[in-house]
Amino acid sequence: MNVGPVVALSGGVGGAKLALGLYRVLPPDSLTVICNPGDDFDHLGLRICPDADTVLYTLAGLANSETGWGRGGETWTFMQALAALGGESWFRLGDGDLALHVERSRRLAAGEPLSHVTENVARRLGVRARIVPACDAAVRTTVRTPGGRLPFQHYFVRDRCEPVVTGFDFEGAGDARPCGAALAALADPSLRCVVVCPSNPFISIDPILAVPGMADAIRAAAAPVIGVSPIVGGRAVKGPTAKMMRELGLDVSNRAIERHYGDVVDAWIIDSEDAADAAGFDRPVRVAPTLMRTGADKATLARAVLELAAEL
Ligand code: FO1
Repeated sequence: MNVGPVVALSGGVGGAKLALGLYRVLPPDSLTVICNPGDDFDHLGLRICPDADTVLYTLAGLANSETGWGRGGETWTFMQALAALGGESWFRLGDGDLALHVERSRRLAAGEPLSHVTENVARRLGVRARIVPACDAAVRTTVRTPGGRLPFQHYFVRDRCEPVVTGFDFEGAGDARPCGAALAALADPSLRCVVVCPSNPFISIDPILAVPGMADAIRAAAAPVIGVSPIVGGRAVKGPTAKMMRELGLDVSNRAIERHYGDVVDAWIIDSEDAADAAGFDRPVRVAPTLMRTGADKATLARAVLELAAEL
């Protein structure tokens, strides 16, 4: 089916790049991005939603392309003043970014569901895609290490992903339910495809799949589920994916990624550098450039995903 809406599951930087590629090649209003809730945390009395915000800023053209998080062209007066007061400054909040956290926290405190706030912010930023968290309830990724369990942002930012990882917990997932907009998008009979973006499987996509009902809704979707591997040439494009795979005793390979997702994903796209891996896959595989350096790269990969879905 070469028309119809698309749903993408995304974490942070890598996922947001492919989400942008899909956003560029699809008609307006035909993309729903289901975002990882697991990085969210309460900090300085504010609700911070990093992966949803990375997608928001990326599709709005406001993202900081150097860091991959927060806004471009930021000023840091708030952070400097906070540090001077002895406040926590390890997690850097730019002045423009701060406005989003303050406004979102105000609306959550007024009782508005997180998905409504996120969708409304996307529209205010001029984004013609639906951006929703996997669920309205709080899901918090904690990282198991030999030294005990770490809240995600302590592991990722404060400790710079250095602790050895032995496992993950997604606290609150058991009580969560997929938000209505996510279920509606997945249940659309005219759905063209579901895309598992090249994000970290453990800390970006698994928290989405851990929300009861989400994986079943994806399997039941009326369209193929296409995964794009985050591994290229035995290493992760960005972030701690490869380090985590090694620490978990997994091969740092595309095949290990396929095994990790099992029957949630129907077919895969792996990078041209790893074409030889295709023979070892259980599911259909398309080889294509998956490194996204430019806008054109993102659009080209998005088209490869849509073409593979149309072939299944
Ligand atoms: N990541 C960092 O490594 N250092 C930071 O100071 C930092 C601040 C920050 C502020 C807002 C936001 O939305 C994301 C931020 N991130 C920062 C990224 C954050 O840790 C995300 O969870 C990662 O991008 C993983 O997806």
